[in-house]
Amino acid sequence: MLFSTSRPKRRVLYDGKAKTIYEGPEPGTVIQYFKDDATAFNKQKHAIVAGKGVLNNRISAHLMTRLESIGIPTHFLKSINMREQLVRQVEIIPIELVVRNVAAGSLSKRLGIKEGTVLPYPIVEFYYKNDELGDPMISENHIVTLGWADPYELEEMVALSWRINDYLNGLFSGIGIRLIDFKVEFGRLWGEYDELYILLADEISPDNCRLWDEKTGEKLDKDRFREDLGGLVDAYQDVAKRLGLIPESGIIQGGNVDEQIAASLGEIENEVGRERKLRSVSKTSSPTKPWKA
Ligand code: ADP
Ligand code: AIR
Ligand code: ASP
Repeated sequence: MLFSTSRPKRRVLYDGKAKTIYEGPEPGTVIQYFKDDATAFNKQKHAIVAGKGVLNNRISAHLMTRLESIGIPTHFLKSINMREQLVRQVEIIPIELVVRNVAAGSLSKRLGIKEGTVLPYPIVEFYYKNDELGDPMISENHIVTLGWADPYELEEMVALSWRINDYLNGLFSGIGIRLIDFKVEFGRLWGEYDELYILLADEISPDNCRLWDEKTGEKLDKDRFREDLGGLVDAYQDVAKRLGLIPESGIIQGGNVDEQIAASLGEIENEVGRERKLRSVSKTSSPTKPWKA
């Protein structure tokens, strides 16, 4: 019989389009590994963009801790290294919430509203998170009737999304960037007294926000890839620099991440979120759903 002397490999729980989720070091945690893969239109377009994973990891860690500081519960615990972060494992609610301040993307296409039109009031939209179906748009009625979230959870997700929008609008406008729209995902976790928490999960980065330079209107987000504009990683670096997360010289040298610079970036920790007393996800703690995907 052969024995391996190497350390056991971490177990992959899920291999997604932009991230891999690994089993975490303690129960109730998972590791999010940010890949350099860029995909769009449900993987119809795919490329490897050196540095994207490092930048998104850092930008998301920063934005999650800022949001936590104003009372938005998030899954983020701490950065582990340049590509990985430790987060609480949650039961992902299969809904993508999109908040829009300015018309762009699918809203412009669907309703014929010129891209760049400022909406009189932000719009919240819901999409069913299902790649096979192409993440179809749904209404609140679908969500509750089909049991993806109950009315309390839905109300909480919408309320949190409004607060996230207000906060991020201010944060980005302070660094000369307009927040056009963004997508968020939430997950469930239960507290020590069995109380339900809805936590902001997944990531917040230029992969799932539209960010335009306030002066020039230049796109600083994944639309650079979707629309073949080029310069994706420079745009993401620009966002990270303005947020004060990487040095002015950037982290890319000769088309690749400068490992030394990237490794020297400071740690990001979510001290507020760490204190929250939460149980780990367990199948039995999940409320019964009338219909499950
Ligand atoms: P996709 O699933 O669309 O390919 P990603 O490549 O970003 O997306 O994969 C990350 C996956 O991990 C997503 O499906 C997301 O819902 C899920 N996820 C994000 N945060 C957590 C968490 N805290 N616990 C469990 N799953 C999570
Ligand atoms: N989004 C939606 N699904 C995946 C992502 N990343 C984000 C987009 C955009 C917003 O949600 O990045 O910021 C609205 O996308 P769309 O395509 O519906 O206009
Ligand atoms: N995130 C989706 C994909 O990777 C949709 C998109 O961003 O356009 O295909």
